[in-house]
Amino acid sequence: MFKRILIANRGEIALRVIRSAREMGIETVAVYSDFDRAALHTRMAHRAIGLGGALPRDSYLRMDKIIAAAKKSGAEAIHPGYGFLSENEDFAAEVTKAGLVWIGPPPAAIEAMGDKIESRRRMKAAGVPVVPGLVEPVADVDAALAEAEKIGYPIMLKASAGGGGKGIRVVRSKSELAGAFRTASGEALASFGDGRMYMERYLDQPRHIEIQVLFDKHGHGVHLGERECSVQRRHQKLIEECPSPVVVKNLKLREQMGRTAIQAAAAVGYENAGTVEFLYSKGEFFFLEMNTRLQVEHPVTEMVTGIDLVREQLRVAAGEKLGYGQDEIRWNGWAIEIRLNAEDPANNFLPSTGVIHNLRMPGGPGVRIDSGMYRNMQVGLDYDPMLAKIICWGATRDEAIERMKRAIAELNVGGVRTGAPAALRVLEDERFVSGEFDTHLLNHLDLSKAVGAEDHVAAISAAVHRYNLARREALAGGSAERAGWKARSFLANTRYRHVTSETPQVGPESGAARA
Ligand code: MV4
Repeated sequence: MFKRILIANRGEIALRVIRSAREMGIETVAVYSDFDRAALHTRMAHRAIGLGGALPRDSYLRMDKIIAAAKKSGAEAIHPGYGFLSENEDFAAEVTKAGLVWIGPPPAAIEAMGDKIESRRRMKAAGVPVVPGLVEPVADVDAALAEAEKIGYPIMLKASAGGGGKGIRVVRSKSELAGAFRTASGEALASFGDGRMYMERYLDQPRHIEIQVLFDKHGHGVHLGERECSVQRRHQKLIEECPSPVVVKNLKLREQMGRTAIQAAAAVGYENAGTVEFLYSKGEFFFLEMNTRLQVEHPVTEMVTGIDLVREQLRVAAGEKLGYGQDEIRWNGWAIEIRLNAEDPANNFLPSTGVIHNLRMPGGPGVRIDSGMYRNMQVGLDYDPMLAKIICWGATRDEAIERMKRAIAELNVGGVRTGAPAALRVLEDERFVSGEFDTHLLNHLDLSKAVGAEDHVAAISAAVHRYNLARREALAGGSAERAGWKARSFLANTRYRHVTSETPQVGPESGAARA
């Protein structure tokens, strides 16, 4: 096993890797930008090396500086986390060339899955179901029109280099195709420097279900089941869970999707941890893409399977065998994750910036927090707005949901606005609770009114406001005694549940704050 590894990342995922490494007796080397001098990963690693530069492109994206830091520190391997250089095949190759171990899949596997057309072609050839459509680029509008007739409307136009919803368009009829083709292709060219487009049949109300896989360097792979990731807004996942409500109703589906995911990964010579994404619709599932890295939402799989994915990544990267078979994997209970972002649901989820001046994290049974957030941390626009992940485990889905609501009630982040009240709103939605939803769930919900009190001061202001309203209302009814208890019950209620999906936002300009 490695004696020392370098972590080419920051924030919660750097901490996540540090934690497993420490449990395994592996020393960790953090790298940090000027902005992250005081960050938790800088402080929690055995050693930290400054990369210089405040921005990601001058620090966490600098392959040369990171490899030099690894050599200088005596690290034997590099863990890339997610984002930044994690899916850059050139970096993976450079790391290996420098005599270091890349804790991830081979560069060729990253490359094959990075191009959507190439991956579709490879998957189709390997017998993995892909959405019916093209496996080569469409040359121009005329070719697109001809192919669309064969596939049948509605169709989906996609950029081969796409990701995050950029360069994709639904085309419902012939008359929309030319315009959609030009704008989507132009968008892809501007965003990725690659305007190649392909097309598929459009699936109307799909669910996004993904399978976690794990491969050692000896040709042995297992799947760790699925994650349900349909609760997303503009391609940003908000809530993820393991298992999927639709898969537990039909466990054959897990077996089929699991087997298919292993087949997909094996077809590109996969090693290490990865995720195969599927679109699920009306009992069928289709390969969408593969993420060749550890994912943000990996903890829900860890909580249900009891397997530490980072530990497994380190073990297999060091050449160890997995040492267990598919039939030894068990799924116990239910885990739900919410991503807590610094954003303002009332303002179209625009990033919220400021200093975290007050912080209380939830805890207690079944609650896991993965976060790089600390008091007095500055939240700006240059880095990922994700402040924390709250992961709750329960024996059943209902238990996990109730636990998450309780955890959100305990949470208090002062200084920036967060998406917590919006998440709470979703957890209270009957479609979400029923488990019968698809990727359009959040289009049906108005999350703009899901705004929480910002901090204790605001929470107390909100309580005083409600107290006054209750008193006025009860006094108008003629009973001072009733006014007293009603107002006190509001205060008591507010003290615990000061963040709810219905708590009014109270700012200094409002009457409540003056009161
Ligand atoms: C689709 C689709 C329906 N039909 N493809 C969106 C991002 C890209 N990675 C794939 N996406 C989709 N591809 C066909 N043929 C619907 C989506 C889609 C989606 C997929 C997963 C999670 C959320 C989504 C939200 C909107 C659209």
